Amino acid sequence: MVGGVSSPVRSFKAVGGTPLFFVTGRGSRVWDADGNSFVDYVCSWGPLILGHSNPKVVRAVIGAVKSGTSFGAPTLPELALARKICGIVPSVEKVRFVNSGTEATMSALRLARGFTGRAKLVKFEGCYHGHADPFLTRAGSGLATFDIPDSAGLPASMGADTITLAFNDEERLEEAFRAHGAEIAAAIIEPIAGNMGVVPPAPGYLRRLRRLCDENGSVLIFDEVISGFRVSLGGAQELYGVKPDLTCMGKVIGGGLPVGAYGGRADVMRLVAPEGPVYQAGTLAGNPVAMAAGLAALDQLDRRAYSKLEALSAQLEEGLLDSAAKSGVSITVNRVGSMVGLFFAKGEVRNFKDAKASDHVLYPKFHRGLLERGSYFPPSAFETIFLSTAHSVSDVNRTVASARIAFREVAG
Ligand code: KE4
Repeated sequence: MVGGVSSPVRSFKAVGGTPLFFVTGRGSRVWDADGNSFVDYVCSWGPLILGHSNPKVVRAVIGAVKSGTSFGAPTLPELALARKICGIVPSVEKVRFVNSGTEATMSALRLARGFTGRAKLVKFEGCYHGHADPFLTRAGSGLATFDIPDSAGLPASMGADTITLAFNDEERLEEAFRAHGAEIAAAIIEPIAGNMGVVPPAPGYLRRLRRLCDENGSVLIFDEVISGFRVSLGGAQELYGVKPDLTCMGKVIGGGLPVGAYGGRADVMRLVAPEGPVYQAGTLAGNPVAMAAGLAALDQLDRRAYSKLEALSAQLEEGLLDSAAKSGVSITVNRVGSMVGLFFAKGEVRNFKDAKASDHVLYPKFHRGLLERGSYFPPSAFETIFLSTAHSVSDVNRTVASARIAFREVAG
Protein backbone atom coordinates (compact mmCIF):
# COMPACT_ATOMS: atom_id res chain seq x y z
CA MET A 1 0.00 0.00 0.00
CA VAL A 2 1.29 3.48 -0.83
CA GLY A 3 2.97 4.81 2.32
CA GLY A 4 1.60 1.75 4.11
CA VAL A 5 -1.76 3.49 4.48
CA SER A 6 -5.11 4.02 2.76
CA SER A 7 -5.18 7.72 3.69
CA PRO A 8 -2.15 10.06 4.11
CA VAL A 9 -2.94 11.45 7.57
CA ARG A 10 -2.59 7.93 9.03
CA SER A 11 1.04 7.75 7.94
CA PHE A 12 2.57 9.43 11.03
CA LYS A 13 4.83 11.20 8.50
CA ALA A 14 3.99 14.53 10.14
CA VAL A 15 5.18 13.29 13.54
CA GLY A 16 8.27 11.52 12.18
CA GLY A 17 6.99 8.04 12.91
CA THR A 18 5.62 5.01 11.09
CA PRO A 19 1.93 4.13 10.86
CA LEU A 20 0.40 2.16 13.74
CA PHE A 21 -1.56 -0.90 12.60
CA PHE A 22 -4.55 -1.43 14.91
CA VAL A 23 -6.14 -4.81 15.56
CA THR A 24 -8.80 -4.17 18.23
CA GLY A 25 -10.83 -1.27 19.53
CA ARG A 26 -13.08 -1.45 22.59
CA GLY A 27 -14.70 1.59 24.16
CA SER A 28 -12.10 4.35 24.52
CA ARG A 29 -9.17 2.03 23.91
CA VAL A 30 -7.32 0.60 20.88
CA TRP A 31 -4.68 -2.13 20.64
CA ASP A 32 -1.98 -2.14 17.95
CA ALA A 33 -0.40 -5.12 16.19
CA ASP A 34 2.44 -5.15 18.73
CA GLY A 35 0.00 -5.52 21.62
CA ASN A 36 0.35 -1.91 22.87
CA SER A 37 -2.89 -0.27 23.99
CA PHE A 38 -3.81 3.42 23.93
CA VAL A 39 -6.63 5.69 25.02
CA ASP A 40 -7.85 6.81 21.60
CA TYR A 41 -8.39 10.55 20.92
CA VAL A 42 -8.52 10.13 17.13
CA CYS A 43 -11.74 8.05 17.23
CA SER A 44 -11.30 7.17 13.54
CA TRP A 45 -11.12 10.97 12.82
CA GLY A 46 -14.55 11.64 14.32
CA PRO A 47 -17.09 8.86 13.55
CA LEU A 48 -16.68 7.00 16.85
CA ILE A 49 -18.53 9.43 19.14
CA LEU A 50 -19.67 6.36 21.13
CA GLY A 51 -16.23 4.72 21.17
CA HIS A 52 -15.06 1.50 19.54
CA SER A 53 -17.30 -1.60 19.14
CA ASN A 54 -20.29 0.10 20.73
CA PRO A 55 -22.50 -2.91 21.67
CA LYS A 56 -25.73 -1.53 20.16
CA VAL A 57 -23.96 -0.55 16.92
CA VAL A 58 -22.32 -3.99 16.68
CA ARG A 59 -25.66 -5.73 17.28
CA ALA A 60 -27.35 -3.56 14.62
CA VAL A 61 -24.62 -4.33 12.06
CA ILE A 62 -24.76 -8.09 12.72
CA GLY A 63 -28.55 -8.06 12.44
CA ALA A 64 -28.45 -6.07 9.20
CA VAL A 65 -25.76 -8.25 7.60
CA LYS A 66 -27.83 -11.38 8.23
CA SER A 67 -30.57 -9.89 6.00
CA GLY A 68 -28.13 -9.15 3.20
CA THR A 69 -25.23 -6.73 2.68
CA SER A 70 -26.42 -4.69 -0.30
CA PHE A 71 -29.33 -4.51 -2.74
CA GLY A 72 -28.67 -1.49 -4.95
CA ALA A 73 -32.24 -0.55 -4.12
CA PRO A 74 -33.97 1.52 -1.42
CA THR A 75 -34.22 -0.18 1.99
CA LEU A 76 -36.13 0.53 5.20
CA PRO A 77 -33.04 1.38 7.33
CA GLU A 78 -32.12 3.98 4.69
CA LEU A 79 -35.59 5.54 4.85
CA ALA A 80 -35.48 5.51 8.66
CA LEU A 81 -32.08 7.25 8.77
CA ALA A 82 -33.21 9.80 6.16
CA ARG A 83 -36.27 10.64 8.26
CA LYS A 84 -34.16 10.87 11.43
CA ILE A 85 -31.66 13.26 9.82
CA CYS A 86 -34.46 15.44 8.41
CA GLY A 87 -36.01 15.48 11.88
CA ILE A 88 -32.77 16.40 13.65
CA VAL A 89 -30.84 18.85 11.41
CA PRO A 90 -32.67 22.19 11.34
CA SER A 91 -32.02 23.05 7.67
CA VAL A 92 -32.41 19.59 6.09
CA GLU A 93 -35.77 19.03 4.34
CA LYS A 94 -34.51 16.42 1.83
CA VAL A 95 -31.37 14.28 1.93
CA ARG A 96 -29.24 12.07 -0.35
CA PHE A 97 -26.86 9.43 0.97
CA VAL A 98 -23.40 8.89 -0.50
CA ASN A 99 -20.36 6.90 0.66
CA SER A 100 -18.02 9.57 2.06
CA GLY A 101 -17.75 13.20 3.10
CA THR A 102 -15.86 13.89 -0.12
CA GLU A 103 -18.78 12.67 -2.20
CA ALA A 104 -21.13 14.78 -0.08
CA THR A 105 -19.21 18.03 -0.61
CA MET A 106 -18.46 17.50 -4.30
CA SER A 107 -22.14 16.72 -4.92
CA ALA A 108 -23.34 19.72 -2.89
CA LEU A 109 -21.07 22.02 -4.93
CA ARG A 110 -22.31 20.56 -8.23
CA LEU A 111 -25.90 21.03 -7.01
CA ALA A 112 -25.25 24.65 -5.99
CA ARG A 113 -23.75 25.36 -9.41
CA GLY A 114 -26.74 23.67 -11.07
CA PHE A 115 -29.22 25.61 -8.92
CA THR A 116 -27.61 29.03 -9.53
CA GLY A 117 -26.20 28.53 -13.02
CA ARG A 118 -23.00 30.12 -11.67
CA ALA A 119 -19.44 28.74 -11.35
CA LYS A 120 -17.51 30.53 -8.59
CA LEU A 121 -16.91 28.91 -5.20
CA VAL A 122 -15.89 30.72 -2.00
CA LYS A 123 -13.94 28.52 0.43
CA PHE A 124 -11.75 29.23 3.45
CA GLU A 125 -8.05 28.67 4.10
CA GLY A 126 -7.40 25.75 6.40
CA CYS A 127 -10.83 24.22 5.93
CA TYR A 128 -10.86 20.75 4.41
CA HIS A 129 -13.80 19.39 2.45
CA GLY A 130 -12.39 16.06 1.23
CA HIS A 131 -10.18 15.48 -1.78
CA ALA A 132 -12.36 16.44 -4.77
CA ASP A 133 -10.46 18.81 -7.11
CA PRO A 134 -12.37 22.06 -6.39
CA PHE A 135 -11.50 21.94 -2.68
CA LEU A 136 -7.76 21.28 -2.77
CA THR A 137 -6.39 24.83 -2.93
CA ARG A 138 -4.92 25.94 0.42
CA ALA A 139 -6.89 23.32 2.31
CA GLY A 140 -6.43 21.87 5.77
CA SER A 141 -5.99 18.34 7.17
CA GLY A 142 -3.43 16.31 5.21
CA LEU A 143 -2.77 19.16 2.74
CA ALA A 144 -1.74 21.43 5.59
CA THR A 145 0.03 18.60 7.43
CA PHE A 146 2.29 17.88 4.46
CA ASP A 147 2.36 21.57 3.46
CA ILE A 148 0.80 20.85 0.08
CA PRO A 149 -0.76 24.24 -0.68
CA ASP A 150 -2.39 22.89 -3.84
CA SER A 151 -2.35 19.20 -4.75
CA ALA A 152 -0.53 18.09 -7.92
CA GLY A 153 -2.88 17.03 -10.68
CA LEU A 154 -5.15 20.07 -10.52
CA PRO A 155 -5.78 21.69 -13.93
CA ALA A 156 -4.66 25.35 -13.98
CA SER A 157 -8.26 26.26 -14.82
CA MET A 158 -9.30 24.96 -11.38
CA GLY A 159 -8.23 28.15 -9.61
CA ALA A 160 -10.24 30.45 -11.86
CA ASP A 161 -13.50 29.54 -10.18
CA THR A 162 -12.22 29.30 -6.62
CA ILE A 163 -11.97 32.23 -4.20
CA THR A 164 -10.09 31.19 -1.05
CA LEU A 165 -10.43 33.57 1.90
CA ALA A 166 -8.96 33.69 5.40
CA PHE A 167 -11.33 32.14 7.95
CA ASN A 168 -12.93 34.64 10.38
CA ASP A 169 -12.00 37.67 8.21
CA GLU A 170 -15.20 39.66 7.64
CA GLU A 171 -13.44 42.33 5.60
CA ARG A 172 -12.24 39.84 2.98
CA LEU A 173 -15.69 38.29 2.92
CA GLU A 174 -17.39 41.61 2.17
CA GLU A 175 -14.78 42.43 -0.49
CA ALA A 176 -15.14 39.07 -2.25
CA PHE A 177 -18.92 39.33 -2.46
CA ARG A 178 -18.74 43.00 -3.47
CA ALA A 179 -16.41 42.08 -6.33
CA HIS A 180 -17.88 38.74 -7.44
CA GLY A 181 -21.25 38.31 -5.73
CA ALA A 182 -23.22 37.82 -8.91
CA GLU A 183 -20.87 35.04 -10.05
CA ILE A 184 -20.67 33.15 -6.73
CA ALA A 185 -22.57 29.86 -6.87
CA ALA A 186 -21.72 28.84 -3.33
CA ALA A 187 -19.71 29.45 -0.21
CA ILE A 188 -18.63 26.30 1.60
CA ILE A 189 -17.35 26.45 5.16
CA GLU A 190 -16.69 24.20 8.11
CA PRO A 191 -18.82 26.21 10.60
CA ILE A 192 -16.34 25.09 13.24
CA ALA A 193 -13.02 24.48 11.48
CA GLY A 194 -11.62 21.09 12.49
CA ASN A 195 -8.84 20.63 9.94
CA MET A 196 -6.38 23.32 10.97
CA GLY A 197 -6.63 22.19 14.54
CA VAL A 198 -9.96 23.49 15.95
CA VAL A 199 -10.89 27.12 15.18
CA PRO A 200 -14.40 28.28 16.15
CA PRO A 201 -16.18 30.99 14.12
CA ALA A 202 -15.76 34.54 15.46
CA PRO A 203 -19.01 35.94 16.96
CA GLY A 204 -21.34 36.99 14.14
CA TYR A 205 -19.12 35.59 11.37
CA LEU A 206 -21.46 32.83 10.23
CA ARG A 207 -24.43 35.23 10.35
CA ARG A 208 -22.50 37.68 8.15
CA LEU A 209 -21.76 34.91 5.65
CA ARG A 210 -25.44 33.90 5.69
CA ARG A 211 -26.48 37.50 4.98
CA LEU A 212 -24.00 37.90 2.12
CA CYS A 213 -25.20 34.68 0.49
CA ASP A 214 -28.82 35.85 0.81
CA GLU A 215 -28.00 39.28 -0.67
CA ASN A 216 -26.17 37.73 -3.64
CA GLY A 217 -28.31 34.67 -4.34
CA SER A 218 -25.41 32.33 -3.49
CA VAL A 219 -25.93 28.91 -1.86
CA LEU A 220 -24.50 28.59 1.67
CA ILE A 221 -23.06 25.12 2.28
CA PHE A 222 -22.12 24.05 5.81
CA ASP A 223 -19.64 21.21 5.77
CA GLU A 224 -20.68 19.50 9.01
CA VAL A 225 -18.91 16.22 8.30
CA ILE A 226 -17.05 16.71 11.61
CA SER A 227 -19.29 19.09 13.60
CA GLY A 228 -22.58 17.43 12.61
CA PHE A 229 -24.18 15.46 15.47
CA ARG A 230 -20.87 16.04 17.34
CA VAL A 231 -21.06 19.53 18.93
CA SER A 232 -24.82 19.10 19.44
CA LEU A 233 -27.41 16.78 17.96
CA GLY A 234 -28.30 19.40 15.34
CA GLY A 235 -24.65 20.28 14.78
CA ALA A 236 -23.03 23.71 14.52
CA GLN A 237 -26.07 25.16 12.73
CA GLU A 238 -28.15 24.39 15.83
CA LEU A 239 -25.40 25.62 18.19
CA TYR A 240 -24.96 28.98 16.42
CA GLY A 241 -28.53 29.36 15.11
CA VAL A 242 -27.48 29.90 11.47
CA LYS A 243 -29.26 27.82 8.81
CA PRO A 244 -27.32 26.93 5.63
CA ASP A 245 -29.05 26.06 2.35
CA LEU A 246 -27.17 22.74 2.11
CA THR A 247 -25.40 20.65 4.77
CA CYS A 248 -22.74 18.00 4.14
CA MET A 249 -22.61 15.16 6.65
CA GLY A 250 -20.60 11.99 7.30
CA LYS A 251 -18.58 10.30 10.06
CA VAL A 252 -21.02 10.06 13.03
CA ILE A 253 -24.04 9.15 10.83
CA GLY A 254 -22.26 5.98 9.71
CA GLY A 255 -21.44 4.69 13.21
CA GLY A 256 -17.97 3.84 11.88
CA LEU A 257 -19.06 2.48 8.48
CA PRO A 258 -18.57 4.31 5.17
CA VAL A 259 -21.35 6.92 4.86
CA GLY A 260 -21.78 10.50 3.70
CA ALA A 261 -24.88 12.58 3.04
CA TYR A 262 -25.89 15.99 1.76
CA GLY A 263 -29.22 17.65 2.25
CA GLY A 264 -31.03 20.92 2.75
CA ARG A 265 -33.71 23.11 1.20
CA ALA A 266 -36.26 21.02 -0.71
CA ASP A 267 -36.33 23.50 -3.62
CA VAL A 268 -32.57 23.06 -4.08
CA MET A 269 -32.40 19.30 -3.43
CA ARG A 270 -35.18 18.70 -6.00
CA LEU A 271 -32.63 19.46 -8.73
CA VAL A 272 -30.79 16.21 -7.96
CA ALA A 273 -31.46 13.29 -10.34
CA PRO A 274 -33.82 11.57 -10.81
CA GLU A 275 -36.09 14.53 -9.85
CA GLY A 276 -33.87 17.10 -11.53
CA PRO A 277 -30.96 17.62 -13.95
CA VAL A 278 -28.01 17.52 -11.49
CA TYR A 279 -26.54 14.05 -11.74
CA GLN A 280 -25.08 12.17 -8.76
CA ALA A 281 -25.11 8.43 -8.13
CA GLY A 282 -23.40 5.59 -6.20
CA THR A 283 -23.49 1.79 -6.18
CA LEU A 284 -23.33 1.45 -2.42
CA ALA A 285 -25.01 4.73 -1.47
CA GLY A 286 -27.47 4.17 1.37
CA ASN A 287 -25.97 0.75 2.09
CA PRO A 288 -28.36 -0.95 4.57
CA VAL A 289 -25.59 -2.20 6.89
CA ALA A 290 -24.09 1.28 7.18
CA MET A 291 -27.57 2.78 7.62
CA ALA A 292 -28.29 0.36 10.49
CA ALA A 293 -24.99 1.35 12.15
CA GLY A 294 -25.80 5.04 11.78
CA LEU A 295 -29.30 4.61 13.20
CA ALA A 296 -27.97 2.68 16.21
CA ALA A 297 -25.40 5.43 16.82
CA LEU A 298 -27.79 8.39 16.53
CA ASP A 299 -30.32 6.62 18.77
CA GLN A 300 -27.81 6.83 21.64
CA LEU A 301 -27.00 10.54 21.24
CA ASP A 302 -29.25 11.92 23.97
CA ARG A 303 -28.84 14.81 26.42
CA ARG A 304 -26.90 12.58 28.80
CA ALA A 305 -24.40 11.69 26.06
CA TYR A 306 -23.69 15.34 25.23
CA SER A 307 -23.32 16.39 28.85
CA LYS A 308 -20.85 13.53 29.42
CA LEU A 309 -18.89 14.57 26.30
CA GLU A 310 -18.87 18.18 27.52
CA ALA A 311 -17.65 17.28 31.02
CA LEU A 312 -14.86 14.98 29.80
CA SER A 313 -13.73 17.44 27.11
CA ALA A 314 -13.62 20.32 29.58
CA GLN A 315 -11.61 18.13 31.96
CA LEU A 316 -9.10 17.40 29.18
CA GLU A 317 -8.89 21.09 28.18
CA GLU A 318 -8.26 22.22 31.75
CA GLY A 319 -5.79 19.41 32.37
CA LEU A 320 -3.76 20.23 29.24
CA LEU A 321 -3.68 23.97 30.06
CA ASP A 322 -2.71 23.31 33.66
CA SER A 323 0.03 20.78 32.89
CA ALA A 324 1.51 22.94 30.13
CA ALA A 325 1.57 25.97 32.42
CA LYS A 326 3.27 23.93 35.17
CA SER A 327 5.92 22.83 32.62
CA GLY A 328 6.47 26.36 31.34
CA VAL A 329 5.16 25.51 27.84
CA SER A 330 2.84 27.97 26.07
CA ILE A 331 -0.16 26.34 24.49
CA THR A 332 -3.54 27.51 23.24
CA VAL A 333 -6.53 25.17 23.43
CA ASN A 334 -9.59 25.88 21.26
CA ARG A 335 -12.61 23.75 22.10
CA VAL A 336 -16.23 23.40 21.03
CA GLY A 337 -17.86 20.49 22.83
CA SER A 338 -15.79 17.35 22.19
CA MET A 339 -13.81 18.96 19.36
CA VAL A 340 -10.50 19.94 20.97
CA GLY A 341 -7.64 21.79 19.26
CA LEU A 342 -4.16 22.01 20.81
CA PHE A 343 -1.63 24.57 19.50
CA PHE A 344 1.90 25.25 20.73
CA ALA A 345 1.26 28.96 20.55
CA LYS A 346 1.30 31.97 22.89
CA GLY A 347 -1.85 33.79 21.80
CA GLU A 348 -5.20 33.28 20.14
CA VAL A 349 -5.50 30.98 17.13
CA ARG A 350 -8.29 32.48 14.98
CA ASN A 351 -7.34 31.35 11.45
CA PHE A 352 -5.02 29.23 9.32
CA LYS A 353 -2.17 31.79 9.51
CA ASP A 354 -2.24 31.64 13.33
CA ALA A 355 -2.45 27.83 13.21
CA LYS A 356 0.54 27.58 10.87
CA ALA A 357 2.51 30.01 13.06
CA SER A 358 2.17 27.69 16.05
CA ASP A 359 5.21 25.56 16.81
CA HIS A 360 5.15 22.41 14.67
CA VAL A 361 8.47 21.14 15.97
CA LEU A 362 7.08 20.70 19.48
CA TYR A 363 3.86 18.94 18.49
CA PRO A 364 5.56 15.74 17.15
CA LYS A 365 7.67 15.50 20.32
CA PHE A 366 4.58 15.94 22.49
CA HIS A 367 2.64 13.43 20.40
CA ARG A 368 5.40 10.84 20.85
CA GLY A 369 5.64 11.54 24.58
CA LEU A 370 1.92 10.86 24.94
CA LEU A 371 1.98 7.80 22.69
CA GLU A 372 4.79 6.21 24.70
CA ARG A 373 2.63 6.65 27.81
CA GLY A 374 -0.54 5.18 26.30
CA SER A 375 -2.50 8.11 24.85
CA TYR A 376 -3.05 8.41 21.10
CA PHE A 377 -3.56 11.99 19.86
CA PRO A 378 -3.95 12.77 16.11
CA PRO A 379 -0.57 12.33 14.35
CA SER A 380 -0.84 15.89 13.00
CA ALA A 381 -1.27 19.31 14.59
CA PHE A 382 -3.82 20.19 11.89
CA GLU A 383 -6.51 17.85 13.15
CA THR A 384 -9.11 17.61 15.91
CA ILE A 385 -8.66 15.77 19.20
CA PHE A 386 -11.94 13.86 19.73
CA LEU A 387 -13.51 12.30 22.83
CA SER A 388 -16.30 9.72 22.97
CA THR A 389 -18.98 8.76 25.46
CA ALA A 390 -16.84 5.66 26.13
CA HIS A 391 -14.01 7.79 27.57
CA SER A 392 -13.84 7.94 31.36
CA VAL A 393 -12.66 10.43 33.95
CA SER A 394 -9.76 8.09 34.73
CA ASP A 395 -8.82 7.91 31.01
CA VAL A 396 -8.56 11.70 30.93
CA ASN A 397 -6.71 11.83 34.27
CA ARG A 398 -4.18 9.35 32.91
CA THR A 399 -3.75 11.36 29.69
CA VAL A 400 -3.29 14.61 31.64
CA ALA A 401 -0.68 12.95 33.87
CA SER A 402 1.18 11.75 30.75
CA ALA A 403 0.84 15.22 29.19
CA ARG A 404 2.50 16.78 32.26
CA ILE A 405 5.60 14.64 31.61
CA ALA A 406 5.45 15.06 27.83
CA PHE A 407 5.26 18.85 28.19
CA ARG A 408 8.30 18.79 30.49
CA GLU A 409 10.20 16.74 27.90
CA VAL A 410 9.17 19.21 25.19
CA ALA A 411 10.25 22.13 27.35
CA GLY A 412 13.70 20.49 27.39
P1 KE4 B 1 -14.13 11.70 3.80
O1 KE4 B 1 -14.15 11.73 2.29
O2 KE4 B 1 -12.75 11.52 4.37
O3 KE4 B 1 -15.17 10.75 4.41
O4 KE4 B 1 -14.64 13.15 4.30
C1 KE4 B 1 -13.98 14.29 3.82
C2 KE4 B 1 -14.16 15.44 4.80
C3 KE4 B 1 -15.08 16.43 4.49
N1 KE4 B 1 -15.28 17.47 5.33
C4 KE4 B 1 -14.62 17.56 6.51
C5 KE4 B 1 -14.89 18.73 7.41
C6 KE4 B 1 -13.68 16.56 6.87
O5 KE4 B 1 -13.01 16.68 8.05
C7 KE4 B 1 -13.46 15.47 6.02
C8 KE4 B 1 -12.47 14.38 6.34
N2 KE4 B 1 -11.71 14.56 7.52
C9 KE4 B 1 -10.38 13.95 7.49
C10 KE4 B 1 -9.57 14.35 8.71
N3 KE4 B 1 -9.88 15.58 9.29
C11 KE4 B 1 -10.52 12.47 7.40
C12 KE4 B 1 -9.26 11.70 7.69
C13 KE4 B 1 -8.55 11.30 6.43
O6 KE4 B 1 -8.48 12.10 5.48
O7 KE4 B 1 -8.05 10.16 6.44
